[in-house]
Amino acid sequence: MKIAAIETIPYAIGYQKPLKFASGEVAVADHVLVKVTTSDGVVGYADAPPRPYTYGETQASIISVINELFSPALIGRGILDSEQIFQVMNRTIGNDVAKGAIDIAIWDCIGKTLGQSVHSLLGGYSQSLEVSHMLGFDDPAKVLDEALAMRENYGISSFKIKVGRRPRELDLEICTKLRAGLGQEADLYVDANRGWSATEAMAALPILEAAGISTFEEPCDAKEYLGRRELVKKSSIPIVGDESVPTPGQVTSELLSGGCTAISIKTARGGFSNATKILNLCQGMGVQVMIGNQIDTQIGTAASLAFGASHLATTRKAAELSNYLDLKDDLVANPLEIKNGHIEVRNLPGVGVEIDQSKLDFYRIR
Ligand code: MUC
Ligand code: MG
Repeated sequence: MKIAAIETIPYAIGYQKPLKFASGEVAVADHVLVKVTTSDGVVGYADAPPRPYTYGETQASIISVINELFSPALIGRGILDSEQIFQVMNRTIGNDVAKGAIDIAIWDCIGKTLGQSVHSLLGGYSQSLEVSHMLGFDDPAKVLDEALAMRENYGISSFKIKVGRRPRELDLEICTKLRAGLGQEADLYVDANRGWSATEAMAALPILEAAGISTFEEPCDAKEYLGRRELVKKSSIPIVGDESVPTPGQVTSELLSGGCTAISIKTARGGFSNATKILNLCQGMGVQVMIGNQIDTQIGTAASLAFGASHLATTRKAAELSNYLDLKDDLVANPLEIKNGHIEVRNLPGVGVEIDQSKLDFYRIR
């Protein structure tokens, strides 16, 4: 089976509530749906969420890099030739979200061709994943209300709190308030998206430790080399690399040089193939991993679910799978369902997502 066509379809769906965090804000899902068609007519899909403030990619750049550079070099290659496909794409540096969408759409084609779910092809470890919800910047009382509503409506008891503002007291108050309001059993962890300096992050440590925060993601820029390493040494909380570690090489470099002690894996950057390499690397080194969220739609979330539920190591901490709930609509015909704090894997061929063509026609940008 060969790759016969690759389409890039830009679309825009608004959020009911924008997600705000230290490095940016998302009010509209202005993503690219990537569609790969094989020589015998199988169609695979993936979602590419541009995150300019994190990786420098935009809706327009994702479309151009795929249409101008990747497509011409990939059409005619076999869908199983993953090493060749990545060799071709890696002639262009960066663009990990565009590369990830190509990889996931091809995996969707592989699963549909074989009549198997990607979840089972990747390892098939668990039939469900525990869900964690990401809480953006807001007033402390509103953040607590959102967390309580998520627990009440979906049974979610794991929350990632966005921090990294100045003055930091506001963020720290949220952590303390959430712990008091949700009780000891809730898993609370934070992500500063590089908003603080290493010194500011160090000053936040005692409060975070007292609030029982389980992990501290991108406290400061990883390029703040010495300060970050000092922080890692001082912290009793694992320091998680996210945007500093999109590739296996960066994972190795940050872990071995003491820039972080745990890794957030995101299928949206680099796809299943890259995520598998990073997971294997982390397992080999005995490093904690978690499934992160690239502020994904249901299409992206289904990919994170398929990957995360396939492996034991990625089921150990709740996965960030719920932020699609903040969108006004989605493109899927078979919506995901969060019940008792978990999402079940659907054992459909491919990634498990069916696209609603009428919604795509409505939301696509022409
Ligand atoms: C996260 O974990 O950082 C915010 C920016 C981005 O690229 O992903 C999100 C969530
Ligand atoms: Mg993060």
